[in-house]
Amino acid sequence: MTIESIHAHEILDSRGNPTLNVTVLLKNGLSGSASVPSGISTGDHEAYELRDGDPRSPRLRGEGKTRYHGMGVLKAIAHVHKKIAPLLIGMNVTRQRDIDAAMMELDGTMNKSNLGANAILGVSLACAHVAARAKKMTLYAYIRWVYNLQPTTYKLPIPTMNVLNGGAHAGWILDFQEFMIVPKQRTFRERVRAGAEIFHELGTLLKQKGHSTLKGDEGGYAVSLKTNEEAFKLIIVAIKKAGYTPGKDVFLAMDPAVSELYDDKTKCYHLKVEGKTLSSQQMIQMWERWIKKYPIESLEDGLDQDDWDGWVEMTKRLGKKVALVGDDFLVTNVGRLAKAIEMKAGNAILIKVNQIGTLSESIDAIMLAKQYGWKVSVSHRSGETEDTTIADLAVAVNADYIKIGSLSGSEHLAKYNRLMEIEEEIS
Ligand code: 2PG
Ligand code: MG
Repeated sequence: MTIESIHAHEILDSRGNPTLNVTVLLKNGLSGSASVPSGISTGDHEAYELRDGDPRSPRLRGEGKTRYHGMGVLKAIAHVHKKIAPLLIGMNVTRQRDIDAAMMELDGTMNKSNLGANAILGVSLACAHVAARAKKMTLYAYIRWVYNLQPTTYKLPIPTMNVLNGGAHAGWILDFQEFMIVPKQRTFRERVRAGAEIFHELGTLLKQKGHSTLKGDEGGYAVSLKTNEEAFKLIIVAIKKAGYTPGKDVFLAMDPAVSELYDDKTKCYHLKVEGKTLSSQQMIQMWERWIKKYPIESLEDGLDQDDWDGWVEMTKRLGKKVALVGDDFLVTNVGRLAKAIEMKAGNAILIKVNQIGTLSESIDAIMLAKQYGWKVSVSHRSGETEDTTIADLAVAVNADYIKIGSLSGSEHLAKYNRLMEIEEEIS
């Protein structure tokens, strides 16, 4: 179980931007790999993603600025080879907490800006993969074992599936970023089927109405609509046409990602497509209206990432009715989550492993959330790879939800397919 070597190399993600793929090799000859995702509508408080074009990067002095427009990750890769590998070689790979702690200590910053959270995460996840192999366990079973998690049975998550895409993921064709369906069928396999049928039905409907069916970064249709609300109207029709009942077997979710719309100076949200400017209070009123009108069960980042008072107010008014999910707001960070629990700001957390940078810290955030009865949604990023680690993570912790994009694109389907495979295994 001893780490013999660690190798990282550059691959491209679903947006064609460089990212890391890391392989950890053990003395016994086994190896395991993982790839690192990358967001675009990122929270200000996320762990640091090191890119070669970083002004603090020595690479900027040479090709760093122009190579992949500064998006290369050669510096992060060098950190894996020159700094992290010498630290971890010789360690027992099943000591996941010690491995993560050692990398955090070596980095020495709060946000992993020294080594790069992307460098650290790639190693952290690859260690889990090879350790699971060495223990002859599936990754989800291994994660449960190594963190001593003790739920008795496995429960597959409810998927929140992106079907209409806007915001930064779709060239700002709509103000709000993600409109999702939430199929509640008994098995994961049936949820995938319902999702795919509704997604295709929606595509047909859009074509009939003369819309384009091009897709955004998360694989949902990127459609130019006059209002954000129209998105839900179309989705409801598609759900019915596909033979399902909105509010009974299929619900709705959204991630308007409004930190992207917030102006710090005016303390207002600017909905450019609709031509509206709304205060925090008016945003809450709008959500309240929509929640009454549509079967919405989850609202992510309904207010700005630093609007703590707004979040408290929103939770008072809507917290009993829907999951109020903190993404940019909580950034998978135990410190921010503890504050939010204390203040009763939100009632659910989005977990993105690269927002925090290690598997262990992601588990800590999940456990803290669960301890206080908060809902957990494990999520991909808008820049993804074929890596399916988060599918296993969601099953390991019995996450309530998983958000892995639409029913199109291999980066999304790899994760849906992995979850269907896990369902077969555990039944
Ligand atoms: C989000 C994510 C993924 P990004 O806002 O929830 O859906 O987007 O990865 O661009 O931050
Ligand atoms: Mg989000």
